[in-house]
Amino acid sequence: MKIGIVCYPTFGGSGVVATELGKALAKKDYKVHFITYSQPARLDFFNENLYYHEVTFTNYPLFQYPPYELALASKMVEVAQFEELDLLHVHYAIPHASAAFMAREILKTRGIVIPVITTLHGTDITLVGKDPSYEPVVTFSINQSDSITAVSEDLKKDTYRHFDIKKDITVIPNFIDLERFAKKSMDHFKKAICPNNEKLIVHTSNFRKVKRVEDVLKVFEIVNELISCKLLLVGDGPERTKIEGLCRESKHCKDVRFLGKLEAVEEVLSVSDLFLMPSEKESFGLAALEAMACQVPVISSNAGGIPELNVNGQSGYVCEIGAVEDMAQKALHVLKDENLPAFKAGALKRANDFDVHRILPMYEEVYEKTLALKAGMIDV
Ligand code: GMT
Repeated sequence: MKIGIVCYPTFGGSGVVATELGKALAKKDYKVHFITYSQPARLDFFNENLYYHEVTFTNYPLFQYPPYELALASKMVEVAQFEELDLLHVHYAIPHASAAFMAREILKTRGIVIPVITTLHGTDITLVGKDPSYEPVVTFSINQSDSITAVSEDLKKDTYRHFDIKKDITVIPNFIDLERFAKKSMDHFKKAICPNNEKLIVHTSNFRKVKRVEDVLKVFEIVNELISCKLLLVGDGPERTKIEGLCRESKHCKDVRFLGKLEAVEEVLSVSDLFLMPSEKESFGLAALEAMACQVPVISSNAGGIPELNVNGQSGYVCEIGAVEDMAQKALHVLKDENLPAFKAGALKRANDFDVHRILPMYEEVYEKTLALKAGMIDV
């Protein structure tokens, strides 16, 4: 089967899921064609079944905003026709679902029938998509998709709550490659960061407001008063300067390090004892799953789909959004030497439920069902 995958090529969760999905499909002999504006971050090697098509566009002085969506739709048409794709799978509704609709309709006029699958990832629904400036197009293009998937039950519910969606949505959770995300022996690194055997707390995100990174600092300050620890902040984004400013006002800042964007995040996770995810919104929480796979328990908020991943008392704890004192008390409990091994084992056990080998067949089933719709699309 030949599949066109459209996604954001950045380190963000939707792009990572799309890229890892493509890589896993390629291993099973699917031909996967990525269509994006630059090489996806995790697609930096050669594989005979993987192809990359860059969306390029001509700017013109008249365009205050270059029409990316049109260039993307045109590229989808070109690739689908030339490569004889069987289906298009777009990740993140904006603007991928509407561009895919346009491409599908153009292809129809050329006698080519190609179904479109849209995977909803989170902020495309919970934040940006429901904004009145996008809502009519998002509603229309989701309804026009031949199949729709969402990464959690909570996101599915939110989609029906915020948009007038007439179709079924299949829930397919995020997944993890347990070969890559496994605890590695990095003792030298742990010694360098925690020379006095301090506990290591970590947070990774894109430093957007919804991640509530200031809560990470607050929780850390409370915990560090009682147990010596260090905090690693991985990632970068719009809130980072503010967070660095807040950190510098605190006496605990000497124990905090900002690492910026890291490709091999599993190396940091391998030496970490606790992961903090206090998000305001989180449709699934891929970063927490990556931590769990490396045997790192998670203290999280109860936002969105996180409770579908983080099992209270097993892989960590789930607290109310903004309840930093509660998060800190739970963190202190988990970090106790007598408790930590069980939580580490619990985190890994939970991560196993999302092994790519378990989740990939769910996407394959959607592909098969969607292809079966193709016959019915011919006369439309
Ligand atoms: O976390 C982000 O803000 C990035 C965002 C994205 O779409 O790139 O991630 C979303 O998709 C991930 C993969 O499905 C989910 O694991 C994240 O929970 C989700 N983020 C939010 O809902 C805020």
